[in-house]
Amino acid sequence: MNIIDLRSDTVTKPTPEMRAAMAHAEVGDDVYGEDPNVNRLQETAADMLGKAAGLFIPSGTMGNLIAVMVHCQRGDEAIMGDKGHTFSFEAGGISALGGVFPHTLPNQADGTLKLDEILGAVRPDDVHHPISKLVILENTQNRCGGVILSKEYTEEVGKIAHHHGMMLHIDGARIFNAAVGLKIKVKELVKSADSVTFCLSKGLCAPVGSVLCGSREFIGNARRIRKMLGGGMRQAGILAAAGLVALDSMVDRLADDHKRASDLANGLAKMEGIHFEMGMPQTNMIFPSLGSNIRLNAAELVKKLSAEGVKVSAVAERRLRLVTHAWVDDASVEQTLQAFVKVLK
Ligand code: TLP
Repeated sequence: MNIIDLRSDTVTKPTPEMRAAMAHAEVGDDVYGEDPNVNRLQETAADMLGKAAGLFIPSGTMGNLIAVMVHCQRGDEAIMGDKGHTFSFEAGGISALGGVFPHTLPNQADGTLKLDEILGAVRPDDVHHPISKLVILENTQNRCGGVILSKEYTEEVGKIAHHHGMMLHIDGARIFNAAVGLKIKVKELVKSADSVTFCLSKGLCAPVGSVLCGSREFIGNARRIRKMLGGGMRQAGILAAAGLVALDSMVDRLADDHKRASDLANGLAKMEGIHFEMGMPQTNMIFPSLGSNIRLNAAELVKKLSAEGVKVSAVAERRLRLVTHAWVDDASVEQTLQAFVKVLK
């Protein structure tokens, strides 16, 4: 059976061009800073993001953790969304390992944090309080629907953070999806951020890795924390070589994933009982909700669809998540819609 895996864009596999680049990659010991492909990847990524330096890291989770640990000391506070990956899906690492206190604000439906609530969250200088050091934004915002935060909004948050002596970190696991969706250069979108993490191993299809970007001083400190966390890699150029192919050839094509997400959502919206209370997709994520006339709950629907060769995730009792990526073509969209029709009968 032809399996269509829509659980996440993390399931993407390296392209033939990536595999060829990996097979022939020249390597060195990256802890000594001697891997040519890692160095090239870091420079290319930093250049694309308009930052002075970059650091290749094993995962997006480690990238966010390192950023928080560089910007904050133990006992400091980081302001972030309650639907953010750093708060909800990183095993509490910033507190467990960094000693950093999360100050959560409600993510709005459009993925933003209200500006007045960010202002209100900044602590006065008082021994009773932790020190507010960092604001974290997520773009695209995953659990709000893969929604895009605008350049203007990001700049407003940057202004507030900097005015109050705080830094702005962007969890840009899918920042290229956001930039492609907005049709602007990614460096424009992240201009006001002090640090940004983005993932090579999601829609960009590389097998492993993320890049953290920021100032030279920030990256120097990040390199030390990466080592502390056990993330200093040796001949990582094999992975970086795939990352370079990803940055060169997989960014513009993200628009195809967005178009297919939209096709899928339009097809599903025509089915009785399926609705999109979180809105139609802006990028590559679709969050259909199940109306009361659908007898199955999300977990049951996941099982039935899986038996038809379509893998999706249940994210709530009556809500699914489907994510499009390079391994989902127009025929897969059609096949997915047919599987839904069959299991909803
Ligand atoms: N997200 C995964 C799951 O962990 C939920 C997914 O399938 O979407 N930031 C954001 C916004 C993410 O969505 C993810 C992964 C990460 C960070 C972490 O990246 P990795 O998996 O590389 O640690």
